Amino acid sequence: MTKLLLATRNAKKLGELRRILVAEGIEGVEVVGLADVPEFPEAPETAPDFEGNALAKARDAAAATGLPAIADDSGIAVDALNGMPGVLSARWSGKHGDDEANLDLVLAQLSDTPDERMGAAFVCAAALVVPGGDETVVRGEWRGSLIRERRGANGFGYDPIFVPEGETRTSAELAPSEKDAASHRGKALRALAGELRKLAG
Ligand code: ITT
Repeated sequence: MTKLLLATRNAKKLGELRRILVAEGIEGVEVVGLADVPEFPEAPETAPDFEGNALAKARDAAAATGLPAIADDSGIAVDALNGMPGVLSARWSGKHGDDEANLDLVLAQLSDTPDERMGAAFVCAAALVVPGGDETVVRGEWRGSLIRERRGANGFGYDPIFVPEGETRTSAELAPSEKDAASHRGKALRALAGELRKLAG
């Protein structure tokens, strides 16, 4: 069976990527994570856009392992902050992956922004790199607005303060399947489904 590597160090992201692939019914592919392959050096994420970082992560992973690899670069773009934190979402407060500190900082920066200007979008670029073969990069977006208090225990990152368009609940209050059906990551991965089915043969 063809192996497919999901190249992420973020366990919550990995869980969502696996879940979405299962829901898409991608069969004939064995999905493995970074814990299942020998460790390899990864270049720092320095691209100015999500697509560039996702492609760099997938290329590193495919070159190091010889496996087809999917990488996701994602974040939240806040209108009132001119699209920031954007590609810096994971390390906005200065410490990579400190979700609590990142939320606190964004909310402090928005303290004088009126409620009607709290629009934001989650963005996900997903790259699929097949060693010696094709490179595909796709993008999914999920619009909504931010609230000032945290609600919900599902998801990760900025989910507790993000209310998707057409919802009253935050994305941390949605059931996992509801989040996947609407999310930036769900949209991006579903856009790769055709390529993945080709890979499965
Ligand atoms: P990898 O690079 O190893 O995949 P990472 O967590 O460093 O893991 P990113 O650089 O792509 O990944 O940063 C993504 C950040 O954006 C993540 O840490 C969250 O803060 C935020 N984010 C992305 N998708 C999200 C989602 O679905 N819900 C909440 N926050 C999200």
